[in-house]
Amino acid sequence: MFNLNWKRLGLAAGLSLSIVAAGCGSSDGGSSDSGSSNGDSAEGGESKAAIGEELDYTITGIDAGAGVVKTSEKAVEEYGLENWEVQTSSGGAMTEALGNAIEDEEPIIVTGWTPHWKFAKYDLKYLEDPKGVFGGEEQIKTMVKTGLKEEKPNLYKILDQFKWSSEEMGKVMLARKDGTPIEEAAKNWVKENSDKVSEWTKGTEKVDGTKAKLVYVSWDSEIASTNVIGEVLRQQGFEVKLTQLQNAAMWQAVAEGEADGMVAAWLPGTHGDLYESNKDSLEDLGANLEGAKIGLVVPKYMDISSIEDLKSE
Ligand code: PBE
Repeated sequence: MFNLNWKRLGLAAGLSLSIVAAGCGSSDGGSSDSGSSNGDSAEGGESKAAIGEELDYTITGIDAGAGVVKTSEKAVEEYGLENWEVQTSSGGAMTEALGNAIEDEEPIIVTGWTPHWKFAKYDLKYLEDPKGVFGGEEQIKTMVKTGLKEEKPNLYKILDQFKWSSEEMGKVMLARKDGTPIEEAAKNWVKENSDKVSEWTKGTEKVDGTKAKLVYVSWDSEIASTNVIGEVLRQQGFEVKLTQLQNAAMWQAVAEGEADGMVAAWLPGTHGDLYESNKDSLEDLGANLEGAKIGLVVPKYMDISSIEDLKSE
């Protein structure tokens, strides 16, 4: 029976998959379930191993430089998930794999984060992390090169005043996911949120072609934020250049003053190592978004609830 895939099991049961893996989802003590027959307990253990086998012990990751990938590798180690690997690719490849798995109602585990449109499109859940490897709430912060305040005070002030919510960022991400080119999605958002935008530009003057160079990584959340602030700067008269880099290179570009700044610093956990090694050469302008989060994410139809459930024994 456990050679069948999840979808067929689900169909055969005619109910949610919770029935199939009832012995393993809620606790590690599957064998001590009161009232369950020996058969049920044995099945629970087997189906748990089956998740690993069916996924080829693979967690679908994103780019190797992402904090969530490094943290997932740490989780594999700390939870003793022998055989499991975090496969690196890109944010785009991850969401494609996620979409395909969900279409077929197959299991998948991805390195996930909030804010992200995937939670609006699909029924997903974070796997519990009792060891706290992924940390708690994160902030997304703005970092600029040292001396920017004197060099380009208007740019500095706008970047300093840039703050929005997960919901606001989510709208831009969703529009892009639904096919609107990001430049257009950013323009639309800026147009529809002029009150918010005027808080960011408050107390600044328009400029005439001053260069503003921002760096970012090609993650959906950062594509959204960087393009929105880029559009605002454009409308204030800046000649804006947005450059896509790998994570460590993004931090370095700001620290070395090659870029004016970035709005993509996930702290304290996700980019904690990069912050530590660059913090003396850049200026931290504080949070531009509160309540971010990273972790391992699965479709809700999967009957596991914790990272502990990935252990084979
Ligand atoms: N992310 C999105 C990044 C930060 C922003 C969670 C994929 C990371 O893991 O580094």
